[in-house]
Amino acid sequence: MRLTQLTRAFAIVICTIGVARAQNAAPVPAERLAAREWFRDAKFGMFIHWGVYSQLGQGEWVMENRGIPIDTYEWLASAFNPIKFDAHAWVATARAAGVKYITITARHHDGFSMFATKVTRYNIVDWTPFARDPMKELAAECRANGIKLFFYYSQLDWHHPDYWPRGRTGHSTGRPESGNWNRYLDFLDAQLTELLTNYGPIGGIWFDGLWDKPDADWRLAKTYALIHRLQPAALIVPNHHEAPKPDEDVQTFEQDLPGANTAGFNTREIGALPLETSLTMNQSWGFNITDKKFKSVKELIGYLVRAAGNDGNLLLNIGPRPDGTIQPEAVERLHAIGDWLRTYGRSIYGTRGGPVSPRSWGATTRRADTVFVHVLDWPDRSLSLPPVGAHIVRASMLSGGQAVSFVESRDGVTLTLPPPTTGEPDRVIVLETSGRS
Ligand code: JFZ
Repeated sequence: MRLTQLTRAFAIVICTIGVARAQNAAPVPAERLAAREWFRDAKFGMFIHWGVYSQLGQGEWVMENRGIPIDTYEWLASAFNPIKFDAHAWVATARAAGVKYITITARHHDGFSMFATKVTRYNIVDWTPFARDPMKELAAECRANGIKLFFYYSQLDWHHPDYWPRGRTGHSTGRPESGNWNRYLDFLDAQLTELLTNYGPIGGIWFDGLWDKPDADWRLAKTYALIHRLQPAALIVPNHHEAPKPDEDVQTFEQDLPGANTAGFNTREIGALPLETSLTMNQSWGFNITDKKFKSVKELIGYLVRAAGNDGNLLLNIGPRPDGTIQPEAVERLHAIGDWLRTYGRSIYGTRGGPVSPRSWGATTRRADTVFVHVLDWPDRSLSLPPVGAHIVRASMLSGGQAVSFVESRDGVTLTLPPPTTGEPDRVIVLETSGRS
């Protein structure tokens, strides 16, 4: 008896400490909460991997994969001259695709800054004949078109001498075997300050590369506080493949739907933050001149739908060419997705994951009392779902509006679908329900 009471008292003390801890975490201010909701509603973004590496047409890891030493890569950087770069054309393509945000590599692992920076000469304005700041031009175009801009920023650096001690990568670039880690982190903070002050309000920072040195002290709390102080509504999207850490705003999954781990490096743990899936359109992030393994429009729409059904966004990548143009294969697919969204967008934008979790045949999304059933891959006329949590008042095809007959039972609902048309990516059935039962 005494022992039980003691155990109970002990448990209460532990719980109280836990609650106190949780309360001690800085509350998330209203503008950032609103930005997170905006992000959840956005559902579709365009990822852009573009830099000095694009010139070699072998992806953004070419410096590491080919063991290119720093002086040789610096020469490559000095030749970068994307004369056909046109921010207006890029954003027009993004608009045609129906994306709500763009996430672009402001700096990748090669350490080359694709923006004007005062803290290193190794940047596109000071190092190349191009001498323009493409981030500035994009920021202006995005603002004019109501698209939010996020900056991808690599914490890993294969060029900076102070990236020391080295992590898993960047060992063959010929840097001195010494360096000052804290000075490197000061450099990161200085660049982030520039990105958060010189480009107007931005969507946030998409961090990558921490996985190169998972056990190092990255001073994350300080860097995150700096970002949120400079722009209280900017979101922090970390691609560290771990469970979310304090002050992060989005949980992102690389090449995988939320919670899946086919890529082998994502965590399966899903937290309460908004979710995002990043995906290559072919098999490369940065421009790869021989990679023609582009996913079909049907597959890409399938990813968008399944991401939404998993309550997440799709961040779909393109790797523009070194002259600044986007490959026709990518432009064509982006337009096709945009065309589809013009009809079906209301079953995607502003929705949340639906009452039936994703299935092999498709997914469900919902907005208020409306449930959208997305049938991606199902050959039969009749499709049975488990209960959708409310009575169905009416079922109809989103496109065309014809009624769909249905039979409700204790076990769920059986829909009789119109026959699939060849090549149709998704049959969307709108279920109007009487609210949650
Ligand atoms: C990272 C980058 O390395 C890559 O270049 C691209 O930008 C992508 C979006 O993000 O991809 C990774 C990161 C870590 C591993 C693999 C791919 N990893 O730890 O195996």
